[in-house]
Amino acid sequence: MNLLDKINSPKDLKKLSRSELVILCDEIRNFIIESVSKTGGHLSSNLGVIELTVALHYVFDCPQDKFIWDVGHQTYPHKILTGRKKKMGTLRALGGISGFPKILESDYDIFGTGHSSTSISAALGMAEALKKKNLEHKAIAIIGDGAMTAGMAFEGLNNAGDSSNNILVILNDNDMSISKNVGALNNYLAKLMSGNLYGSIKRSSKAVLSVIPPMLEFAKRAEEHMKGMVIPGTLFEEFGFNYIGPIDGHDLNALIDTLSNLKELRGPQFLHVATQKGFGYEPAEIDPNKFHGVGQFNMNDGAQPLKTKKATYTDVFGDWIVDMAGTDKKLCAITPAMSDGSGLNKFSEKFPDRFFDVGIAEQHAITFAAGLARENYKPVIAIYSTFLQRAYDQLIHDVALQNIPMLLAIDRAGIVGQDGPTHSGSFDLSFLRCIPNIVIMAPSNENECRQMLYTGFKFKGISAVRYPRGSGPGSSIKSMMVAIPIGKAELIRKGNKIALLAFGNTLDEALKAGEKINATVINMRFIKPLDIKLIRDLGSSHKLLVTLEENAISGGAGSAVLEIISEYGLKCQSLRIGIPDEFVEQGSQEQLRKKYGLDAASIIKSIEKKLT
Ligand SMILES: Cc1ncc(C[n+]2csc(CCOP(=O)(O)OP(=O)(O)O)c2C)c(N)n1
Repeated sequence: MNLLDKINSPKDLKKLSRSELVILCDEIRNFIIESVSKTGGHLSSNLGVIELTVALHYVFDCPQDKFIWDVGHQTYPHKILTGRKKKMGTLRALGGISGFPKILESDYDIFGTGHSSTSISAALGMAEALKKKNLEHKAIAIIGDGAMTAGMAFEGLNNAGDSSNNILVILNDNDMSISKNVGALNNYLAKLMSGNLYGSIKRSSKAVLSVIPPMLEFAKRAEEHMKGMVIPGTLFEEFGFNYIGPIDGHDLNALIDTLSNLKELRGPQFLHVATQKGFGYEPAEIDPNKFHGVGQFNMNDGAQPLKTKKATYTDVFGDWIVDMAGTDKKLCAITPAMSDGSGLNKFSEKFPDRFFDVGIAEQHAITFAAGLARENYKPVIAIYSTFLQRAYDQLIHDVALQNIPMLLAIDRAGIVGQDGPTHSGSFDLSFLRCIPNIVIMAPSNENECRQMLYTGFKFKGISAVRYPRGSGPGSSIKSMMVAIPIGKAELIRKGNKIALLAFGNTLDEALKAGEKINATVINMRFIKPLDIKLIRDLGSSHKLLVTLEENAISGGAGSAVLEIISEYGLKCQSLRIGIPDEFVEQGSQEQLRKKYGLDAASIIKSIEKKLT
């Protein structure tokens, strides 16, 4: 029996010797590589925090001490050590364990994450509460250098550093976001670790820590020792933290010693830990980006199955923006740290002067785009639906209110899959369509996506094209770009009694259903402005209008159609199919589409139910 098999909770971990802990780290590493090679998941980030996680659970007492994992994609070692090893085979699958911390999943998951840069704020709230309850436990935010680039992290630091709370912020610095990290803060962190500084600190920290007496009695003296090791006036010190580091995040002994010391110190503490993304697995060390989020792979050589030839919507966007930029020198592309996922890599290579990775900073991305547009540049913001949520006020206040033209290319809209509720693109139609001055489109196939992006780019105002994760029906893509008339839907099939109003990628299944029940099928194309004339015609010539969308039913495209039905007093019945009033759990897109009645068979069933 190996050591890992004996660990059912952090209590078991605490019984091991230091040398056994080192072996345990190796076992966890092998287990994660094997397990993720079968389930897929976030590999590189997890391999980078194994020693840190073991050290944290060894030194602190979770859940009394509050571990808040920023983004939370790096919690596989934490899950394994807190009784979920056997469930790792169900990671990210329907009904299985989540790829992120989830408070309903385990008492050890103190705070749910998924979107980045929330950990310091949540930890500070908990530290404040612990103080009020006279409890000595620590609230610990473990945050990556990528997540640290977001404004919210600084809001938390600003607040925490001016308090006397027992908060420990651990900066897990691997010099990577998903791609290479960017920005002035990243340059600063690189400086902190550059030259001989890091090496000498690493050596001296080992030496100093090995002679530090038990902390309880000598906390004060140790603090002086620790302080002696730091660079005076680091940014984090200026923010009011006691800054320690950088220390080697793969040196388990150094981690345990340093954390043990920090455990005894009061007030805001900041530990800078240097880790390597993908540590201990050569393919991931060589290409951490490729293994940031992976599907299944061959664990022996890291080979991933070749992608299907079918272009994804992301590919369609990536090709379109390169073509468009070739014809319009004013086009600028902006991504908040998602160049790869959004399909901007080709663009960034071809047009580096017009490519802006602004870091994990969605709010800034939108207002930065507004600034560019005010000076007559033409920004295209590539953003995932779920992350656009963060920039809502910027979109309303800085962009729409002033009607500043730009194109939002909204990827991962609708049902997203294994990443689960934190990443689901359920809400964009609802939260966008109530904002004045925005044209909103959803393509039903790949070619239409290209034409809509062109339409939006040429539109002299604000436009959004929202498209799903993955590929569509496989339509052939016409390189010629032709603008689609704004607000015009497309009749796909003429039937009677029932009209299926399909928004975006729901068209395919709507058509299958429509053929079976002889229904009229419409490709709605625009959520805003809606084709009111067509809806009025359909409402007076059909008994039932059925709307289909991959968005929350509440406030979504179907609701927009209902508003027209009500406003014009149309006599038809209506049925809205989409995401009900709940968060979309993890699972494959196919499973989830079925669950929410978006496949042809379910559409027919819902209609039959409605009409009986
Ligand atoms: C608000 C928000 N924007 C974008 C993302 C997508 N995302 C997930 S992980 C990640 C990189 C995080 O980098 P870092 O914090 O350094 O962690 P690492 O994976 O390098 O350990 C990004 C951009 C997100 N989760 N949340």
